[in-house]
Amino acid sequence: MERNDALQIVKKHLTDKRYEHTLGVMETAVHLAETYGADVKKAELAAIFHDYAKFRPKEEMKQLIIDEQMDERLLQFHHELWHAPVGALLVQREVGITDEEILAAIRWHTTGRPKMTLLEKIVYLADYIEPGRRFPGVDDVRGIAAHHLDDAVLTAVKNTIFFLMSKRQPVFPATMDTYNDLIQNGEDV
Ligand code: DGI
Ligand code: FE
Ligand code: FE
Repeated sequence: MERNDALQIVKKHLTDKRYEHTLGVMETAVHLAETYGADVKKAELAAIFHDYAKFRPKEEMKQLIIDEQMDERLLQFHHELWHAPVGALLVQREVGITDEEILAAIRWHTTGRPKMTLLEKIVYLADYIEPGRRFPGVDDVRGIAAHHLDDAVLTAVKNTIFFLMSKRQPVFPATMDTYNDLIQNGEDV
């Protein structure tokens, strides 16, 4: 699928602000894919569709999580987490993308997971550092991302966990698992 066709499809599902964010994630993901030798077209498509389900009604997402036997623990956590796995399903179903690498990058873009693929790391990180993002620590991660992909992902996950803890928010197991995996199996940071 060509970039412009994909953008035209996703635009209908997003607010203007979220569409701008998506363009930022797309550009950042393409750049990271070039830097780290990932498939640029796959990174581009995964980025374009990563927030496809962001504005689905909560009830619809909840039903899909149950019907499609996704991780039911999701329902005990913030609904912000649901659009990633639901998005992977709907992008396959409604847009017709079948590439499992692209779908996995969409599925894991919010929490990460242990043993992320290169493409998953790129989309996760691009979502965190795209030019429209402004939160404490993001510039550090941008700097690290230029040279050390795993370190950048680890720092982004760590910041996310700190952020959630500072707001007394629960941390989803996959987020902690991602942190542990990178700390235990990654290079020294
Ligand atoms: O969809 P975006 O806003 O572009 O970004 P995202 O898909 O990374 O979603 C970010 C939201 O998800 C943000 O409000 C923080 C939240 N989040 C990420 N990891 C966890 C989490 N929320 C909980 N409760 N637990 C997590 O582990
Ligand atoms: Fe998202
Ligand atoms: Fe996003």
